[in-house]
Amino acid sequence: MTSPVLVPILGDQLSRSLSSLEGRDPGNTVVLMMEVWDEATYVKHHKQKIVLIFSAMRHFADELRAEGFTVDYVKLGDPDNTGSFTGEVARAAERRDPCEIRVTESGEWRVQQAMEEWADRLPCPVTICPDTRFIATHAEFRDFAEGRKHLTMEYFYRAMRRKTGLLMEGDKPVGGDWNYDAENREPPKEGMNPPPAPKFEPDAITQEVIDLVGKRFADHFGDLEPFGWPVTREQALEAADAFFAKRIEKFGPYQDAMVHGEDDLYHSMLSTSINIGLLLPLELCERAEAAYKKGTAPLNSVEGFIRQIIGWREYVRGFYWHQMPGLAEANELGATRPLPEFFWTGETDMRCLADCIRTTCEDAHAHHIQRLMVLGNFCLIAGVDPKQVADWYLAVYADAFEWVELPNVAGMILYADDGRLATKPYAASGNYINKMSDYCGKCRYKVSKKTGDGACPFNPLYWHFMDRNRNRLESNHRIGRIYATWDRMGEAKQGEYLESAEKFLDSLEPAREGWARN
Ligand code: FAD
Ligand code: DLZ
Ligand code: SF4
Repeated sequence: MTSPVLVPILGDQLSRSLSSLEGRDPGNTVVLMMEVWDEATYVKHHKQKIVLIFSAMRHFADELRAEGFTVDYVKLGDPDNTGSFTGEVARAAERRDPCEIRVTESGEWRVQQAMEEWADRLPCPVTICPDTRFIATHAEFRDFAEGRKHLTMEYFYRAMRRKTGLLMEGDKPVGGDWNYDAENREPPKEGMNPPPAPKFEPDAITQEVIDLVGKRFADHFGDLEPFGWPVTREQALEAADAFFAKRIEKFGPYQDAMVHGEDDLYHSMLSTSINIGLLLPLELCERAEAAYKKGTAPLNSVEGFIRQIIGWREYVRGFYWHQMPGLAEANELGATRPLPEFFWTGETDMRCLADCIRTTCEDAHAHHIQRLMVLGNFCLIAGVDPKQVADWYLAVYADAFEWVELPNVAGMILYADDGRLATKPYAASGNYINKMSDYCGKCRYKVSKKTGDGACPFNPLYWHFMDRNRNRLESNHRIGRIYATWDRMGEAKQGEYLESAEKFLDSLEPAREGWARN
């Protein structure tokens, strides 16, 4: 092969339709895939996340080879591995003497900065292609954001519905409404029996990676086994089939429900496959729409699922690129408390938090409302430092990449971005968790007790949060009215809340160094 085109493919770019591969002739293309130390440790990812990415990369490399591509695959243990994308692309450029390097833009700011320097460092032209797996372009998001202080997701979502034609009748939304969220807030029902998402038995490739991760990343958070995430497109399609056959019908109504020990409920469990490229967001939305048209899933479930993907997922990606690099530093509420140690050990008597951390540790996954209203709500009302919270979320979830994790953490849960993403902080007392879950009944704390020994800590923390952020939040039309309730309580009652909260906060043990970063 004379002077081929070199196509580096990153661990979250495992799609055959990737823009850098589009139309490439296997005969004059060398694909480069790199397992590198920097990526595996820039935060100390959950062990299963590393297994997922390395195993999926190795399987994808084999699929490309079967198509006739030459694949340069650098394994983590290769003796000359430099440990970085830039180092490995430079080495490959020396080996292969390419006429061009063609790469798809990175999902993360950090990597994109490095990529943009390749052209100056490498001996051939570098083309960075847009990531066409996303539905909205960066320019479309910029146009949407221009001149708005609050970047309300709903308006962006409607533009995406119009762009894709999903659930549209001409220019009107199917059913007459754009959003059926009001029908999607059912608490869990006694005897609910959701069929679990399929788990996939590790094959020889995955087992080899499991052994590698067990040896090289033993001090990273999380259980290594059992490992059951889809690592090929074929497996991911099987997981999608199971969702569309058995769970989408009730996805909508029970989207916000939480049940102790039930990790999947009616959620799709497809985020890892979408984020690393095994499934495409649009193909899943089209399948959801088809289920509605066939009558196998109701509109509220289908619209809810499509909104999560072409609404929230696309929106947070646009928001990330629009707000970076400042978003990583944002801390509008001035929160400085260290993340508690129990986020890493799960050792807390708060039953809701303990269960969400358990599933995080066992599966590298927790569903949305656990991430938002239990873990996130706690970090918000306890005033935990946004950087420590972001490191935790980025490290512990198998689907976590900064472009999707950071807007959810800084914007959605912590209000650290001054309300650009969320119109109000999602702060809640124990009452909300009790309504939407079965956690409280067997908890050591009493959810109905507001202050003092044995009171649910979410109750005083909620008022402590509201009180200490009064200057910022009182003028917010969605939350400001709550201060009338606070004022009516009178000083003695307020004092009890504040004292209980402070006593609890003082009892929190800060996380030891070394959990999230080396
Ligand atoms: P489902 O409930 O079945 O939803 C379907 C799909 O919609 C998901 O697979 C996902 O692709 C998309 N989606 C839903 N909500 C969101 C959202 N808020 N932002 C972006 N996409 C969304 N999702 C990630 O993919 N990676 C993350 O790192 C991540 N971090 C999060 C951090 C916090 C603090 C919060 C509140 C949410 C975060 N989410 C993240 C969003 C959401 O929790 C997960 O996408 C979801 O739990 C994945 O499980 P699922 O595939 O079963 O999702
Ligand atoms: C998350 C991750 C990990 C753990 N390891 C690798 C790796 O060794 N090689 C690779 O190509 N990608 C890895 N990834 C995913 C990258 O971090 C991700 O592709 C970039 O951050 C861009 O989003
Ligand atoms: Fe969580 Fe409070 Fe309920 Fe316990 S009582 S499970 S701490 S909300």
